[in-house]
Order: sequence, then structure tokens, then C-alpha cells
Amino acid sequence: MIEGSSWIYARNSFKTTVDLTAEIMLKAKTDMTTLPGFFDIDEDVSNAVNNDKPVVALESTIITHGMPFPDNLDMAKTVEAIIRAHGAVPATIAVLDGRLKIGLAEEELLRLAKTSEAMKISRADMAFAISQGKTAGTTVAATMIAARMSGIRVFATGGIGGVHAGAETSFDVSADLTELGKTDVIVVAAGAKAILDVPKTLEVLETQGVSVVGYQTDTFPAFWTSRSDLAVPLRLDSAADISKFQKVREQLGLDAGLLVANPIPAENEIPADVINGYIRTAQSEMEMRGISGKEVTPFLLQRIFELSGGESLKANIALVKNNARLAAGIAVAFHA
Ligand code: PSU
Ligand code: MN
Repeated sequence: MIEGSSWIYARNSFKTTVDLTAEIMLKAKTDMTTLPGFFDIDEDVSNAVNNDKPVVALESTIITHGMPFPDNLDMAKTVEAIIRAHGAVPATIAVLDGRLKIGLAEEELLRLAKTSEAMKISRADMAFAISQGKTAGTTVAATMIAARMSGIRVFATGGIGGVHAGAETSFDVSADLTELGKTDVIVVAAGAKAILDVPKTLEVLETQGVSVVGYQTDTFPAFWTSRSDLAVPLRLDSAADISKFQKVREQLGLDAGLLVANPIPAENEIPADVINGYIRTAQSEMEMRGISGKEVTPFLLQRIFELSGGESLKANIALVKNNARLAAGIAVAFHA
């Protein structure tokens, strides 16, 4: 990377800065024809990427493990429609029978939403699912890898994985954080859920070199609640400024992610004391039942859904929609 760039600088030393910028941006573009044979890229998505048009990637663990059927299907379709309405092409990413899908057809979404057999894959087991012909929901980490390889710069999700409460003994730190530390994609999320240890999550993000930007907020949003008592490291108030920031990050070749923390709309939030009560109950049940590893996040989400009488799911859907809107706006600004 360093060698390649300095070679360009040496060879083009007579060129203007504008020429050089254009050349570096071009270099960052993906040649889709050289992707591995197990990629299936939707035609709208590949046309958009090849013509430098806005695309927004979407994860699928939220469909397979994050929400019950049929709400998951409704959410997935609505979010895609929101992205289209805001001028970008949606690309839901998943593994279906060993094929890495970048953009899903409606019947594929339906299949994914209904199956109880899907794996939940991250960096460590993505290749396993593909090589074994499995069907899997991609986590934030796996979706970032697939998006980056396909030339997609912007990705919308609900919340990222993080450092789990009690990580000092369990060592449960989501691979989403290390992925954010090395894969340059803009991830729009509503902060981190209060089921996590949010202060430690922010510390790990900083150590990993992740740019964490609060969108129109000074505090790091806590998923179901729009504010927390933790300061957000950086703040920007428009999609245009986020796009400007990302262009400089790419020119510096930072090879780390940009996390945009977008607060849930005030009218959809659940008061902190209410949601925290459910979280504590769910966490103590989890301990009693000895649940660990990959099952932690899906278990907690499901229990909080039950304890809140479905309110947590409504808020979750509202914040994903809100993130999709902002992600489309950022993608449009980035490709303007
Ligand atoms: N947050 C949600 N719903 C989800 C997830 C996070 O509100 O479904 C999923 C995302 O796919 C995220 C994953 O990448 O959980 C993190 O899992 P883990 O904590 O096991 O790394
Ligand atoms: Mn984990």
C-alpha cells in the first residue's frame, strides 16, 4: 500500500494535486470482475458501483438472529425502500447456500427471514460458511468485509457489537470492533446497546483507530436511548461533512472504519431507566443459564423484546430506518 502510493507519487510528480487525488480515488475503486467466483452481485448494485453511484450495504444477522419473523422481513424491505427513496441502491449482504450475495432478491430475503437454520458469521467463520455451502446472516464485521471487497463505501445497521458486560472475565469482545479497526467502510449505527459495556467499547474503538463521529450529537447514543452520559469523540452535523471527512481518511490510507453514531429519534426512544431494568433482568437470566459466545447478543435481544412487550423491537426498527436514511444521504454526498 505504502509502496504503491509512493510509486504513484514519484511517477506523477509533475501532476497537480487534483490529478493525484483523482488517481488515488480511482485506485480505491474495486474491479468487480476480479472478485472470487462465489460472489453473486445484484445487477443494480454492480451498475451503481461501476458508475460511481451511491450504494448502501445492509447486514443480515439482524434478519436471521436479531428480530423475529415476520417483523424482520418487513424491516428488511422497508429499509431497502428507504435507501432507494433517498437516491441510493441498497445491497443486503448474506450467504445463501455458500454463495456470497451482494444484494438480495425478494424471495431470497423471504428465505433468510424465515429460516431458523442460518449461521451467524463474522470474520472467523465467513469462509467456513462459503466453503461448506451454508446459509448465514452476516454480522457487522462480515458485512464490512464483503462491502469493502465489492467497492461499497457506506453501510447501515442497527447497533454494532462491542465489549460485553463482564468482559474482564469472559473476554467477550465483538469481532465488529477489530473489523472496524482495519476495514475502511463507513458504518452508520445508533451507537452501542446498553447490554454492552459502552465505556469499554469506546476505549477499544479508540485503541483500534476507529473514527467515531456523533451525528448532530455530543454524546454517544445508547441504541434504545438517544443520549448517554459518555462524550462522543468527534461530532459532525451533515452528510456532506461526513463525506468530506471520509475522503481525507481515504487519502491518508488509514485502512480503518468510520463509525457514525446516529441517535434514535426522540419520539421512538425508550427511557433509560425502563430499558436498563429489562437489560439487567435479561443479563442475570443469561448468567443463570450459562449462555455465552455467539448466543449472547441474540439471547439478550430476544429476552428484552419479551420483557418490554415488543417495545424494544419497535424502537429497534425505528432506529434502523433512521440509520438507513442517513447512510443513503452520506452515500449520495460521497458520490456527488
Ligand atoms: N445489534 C442489534 N441487532 C443485531 C446485532 C447487533 O441491534 O442483530 C448483530 C449484528 O449483526 C452485530 C452482531 O454485528 O449482532 C454482534 O454479535 P456479537 O456480539 O456476537 O459479535
Ligand atoms: Mn461475542
